[in-house]
Amino acid sequence: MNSQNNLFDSLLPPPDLPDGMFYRQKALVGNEDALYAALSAILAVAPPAQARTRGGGLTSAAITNCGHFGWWSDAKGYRYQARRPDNGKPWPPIPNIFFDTVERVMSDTPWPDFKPDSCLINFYGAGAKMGLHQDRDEKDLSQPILTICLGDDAIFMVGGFSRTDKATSFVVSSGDVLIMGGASRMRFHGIRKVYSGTGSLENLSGRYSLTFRKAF
Ligand SMILES: O=C(O)CCC(=O)C(=O)O
Repeated sequence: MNSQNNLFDSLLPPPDLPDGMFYRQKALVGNEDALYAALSAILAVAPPAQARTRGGGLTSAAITNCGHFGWWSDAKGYRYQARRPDNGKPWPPIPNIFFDTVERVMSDTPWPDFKPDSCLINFYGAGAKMGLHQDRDEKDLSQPILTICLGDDAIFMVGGFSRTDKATSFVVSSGDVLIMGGASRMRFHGIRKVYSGTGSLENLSGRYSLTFRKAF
């Protein structure tokens, strides 16, 4: 067994996730090629870019969006906006295969009618990560956030309601789905590390997370 397997063994999904958090391991295995084809069409129109943070740095992951609204960040702060920052055009629409997948995955959760108006797409190339943060720019925080993982394995962190609360870490892989809602909606979470080259989708190098939100 190599060291990566040892590490992954210690990062198995926790048997008991907190109330409001759902982890559907491999839920979309078999659908990943079709999801990635739809994603690629979005990326061709609206390529991901690193965004400027409030502090003047750059996001580690490169981001883009589809849907009526896209999350963006610059020196003015974090927000959802209907227009792309690069050319002022609307974001590409959320494709039907994304809506169908969201509906299917949410059907046995407390939010079967969840209808996102925004999908923030994060791309993690080599070395990219995302620090612990809360998603708090959405108007109605009773609406959940659903994440689909595509590509490389990564370590997902989920903590408490303060940045310094102890976080649990576990490996997420392509085809996995995470949902944070209800009592877990405001938990700090992030991506500690991405394992470059571990994904097996043809033509995908790196990791994408598709995070579906109801912005307004
Ligand atoms: O990449 C991920 O799985 C996490 C993404 C995330 O936390 C976010 O977009 O707010």
